[in-house]
Amino acid sequence: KGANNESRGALVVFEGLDRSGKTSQCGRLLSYLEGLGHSVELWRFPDRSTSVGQMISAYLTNKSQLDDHTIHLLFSANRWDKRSLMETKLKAGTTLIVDRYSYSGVAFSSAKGLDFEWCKAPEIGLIAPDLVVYLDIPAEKAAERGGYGGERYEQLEFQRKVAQHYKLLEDSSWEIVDACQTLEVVEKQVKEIVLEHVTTCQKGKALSSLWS
Ligand code: FDM
Repeated sequence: KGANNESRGALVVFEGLDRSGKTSQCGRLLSYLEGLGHSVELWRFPDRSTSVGQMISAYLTNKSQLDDHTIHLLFSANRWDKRSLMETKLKAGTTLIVDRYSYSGVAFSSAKGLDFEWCKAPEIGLIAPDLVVYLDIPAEKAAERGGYGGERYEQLEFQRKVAQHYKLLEDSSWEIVDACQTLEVVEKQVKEIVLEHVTTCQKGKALSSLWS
């Protein structure tokens, strides 16, 4: 738990291509921080449990068709639905580990050909992560890891484009981790990076908004 009333939790986002190891690393990090006595929760976007989330899930599993702009705005709405809870949790001292966020939103939609700035616009005003851990892996390598599932977007050529668009989003909050390394090596590097940022937030770093 937080050391004093002012200490807040950190917003730690994981990004990367499908099969880059985000979900495994988020799980390991959660146990690690819990073990150290931190208040911490694991979140993911899309959050398929909400009503907007169910529309997104139907789209991803090819049960429904939507215009590219429409689905983009739904992904964004899915994050807006959680914004105030996110702020409450962070201010109460809980660190949030988030599997995908606005960077996925922009990278995937702009990879389809939508205008990059148009894609960023609905994300303006969401809480900016204190840290983005980008798990870096070539699309070819990711595809070799047991192959992709059957969801929309899980195709090599498209993932290549997504990687190019992710690169355009890199800013000072990003830490790039080589995700071709073993799970254990990645885990060790992630722990070190994250712990440093959690400490900075406890010392009173202010929350900020996307994109600034
Ligand atoms: N995705 C995810 C988007 O296209 N936009 C978004 O805003 C988010 C959060 O949804 F292919 C894509 C990325 C991925 C798919 O993600 C589902 P998970 O992590 O496989 O559930």
